[in-house]
Amino acid sequence: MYNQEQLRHISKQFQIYGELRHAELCKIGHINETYTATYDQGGTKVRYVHQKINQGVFRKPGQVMRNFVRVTRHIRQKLEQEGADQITRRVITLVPTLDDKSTYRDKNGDYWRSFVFVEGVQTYEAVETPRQAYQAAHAFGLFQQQLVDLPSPRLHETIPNFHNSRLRFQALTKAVEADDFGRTASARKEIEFALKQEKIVDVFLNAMKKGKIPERITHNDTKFNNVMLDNETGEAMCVVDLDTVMPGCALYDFGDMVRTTTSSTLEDELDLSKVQMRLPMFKQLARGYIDATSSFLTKAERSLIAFSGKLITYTIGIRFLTDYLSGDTYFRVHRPRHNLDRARTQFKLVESIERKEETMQKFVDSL
Ligand code: GN1
Ligand code: MG
Repeated sequence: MYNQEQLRHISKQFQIYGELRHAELCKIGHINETYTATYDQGGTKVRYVHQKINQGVFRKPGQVMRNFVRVTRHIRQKLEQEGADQITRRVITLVPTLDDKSTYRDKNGDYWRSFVFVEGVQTYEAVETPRQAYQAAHAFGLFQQQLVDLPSPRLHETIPNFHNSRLRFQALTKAVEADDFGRTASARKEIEFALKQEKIVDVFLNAMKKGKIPERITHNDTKFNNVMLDNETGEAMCVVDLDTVMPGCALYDFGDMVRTTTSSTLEDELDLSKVQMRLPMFKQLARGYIDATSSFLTKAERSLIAFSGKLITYTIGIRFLTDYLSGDTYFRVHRPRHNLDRARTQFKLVESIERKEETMQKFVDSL
């Protein structure tokens, strides 16, 4: 963890005018290390974000940043052409280093970047109202729509095979066989559940291979807490966490919204009786997403909308389970068995989605 002195040094590497007053570690997110920093700029308090890229996860920070710059520039141009207001609240603004680079590399070899802090918005760990679900889905749908015409070349795959459920499944079976940490006994039920679902893992991969569903530019981490909602109006202003924006399948994004907004609980809820797919939330999600994407979403994609929630929830579930069995090296954990708890919660949600899948799809078909 970085101390104030080191952070002060890092803060001086960017084109920020003013003096750093204080910085706080932001505890949300399992991967990168993020600080909110307050500066005094001509007597006014101004906030920025400083973030250290996790190089264990993002092996090629240069590619992550090249994607980032292209994507945010494209969206900004669109907003400008439309005459949108408050553009720095609608798309993340990167603050360059003193020598005009997108990141600063410190003496430990860590890569740091800075953003303008978006004021007057809030992120939530759990969705509170159906309107919030609509707003979030609309925002992620809009994000895909804004990038439909991103000029070539193809974006870098910042984490190759990120949502490849078949490879995630293989990683799980490998971790079970290896049992390097002697943890399989404590996760017997979860492993059994995960293995039983094998039949679903290839559905998107096959559909994409056969050309039934197209490759698109997708966000790939559409957790509810990655969308910023305006404090006053509740409108979704901006989506954040753009490191996994890359070529993918539109349904991955919808699926992860189902995972993170349809249950009233957090992803590590211990009381499984509370973990449920709530239909009113799903309906608003589907509405918001389809409203924003109707100009390009194909029939084939729409036909898999309900299923996508199950598949992505399952896939993230097996990733948590694999990480638990492998000694918790990927996702940041805050207690023993944290990843196992997370996996269990995902699997409970998978079961709940499965029970309502038909009703969910019928609703989508009616839109
Ligand atoms: C990670 O760090 P965070 O919370 O934005 C992960 C996602 C998972 C998510 C589960 C790069 O995202 O894929 O869905 O945790 N990000 C990466 O909460 O692996
Ligand atoms: Mg993320």
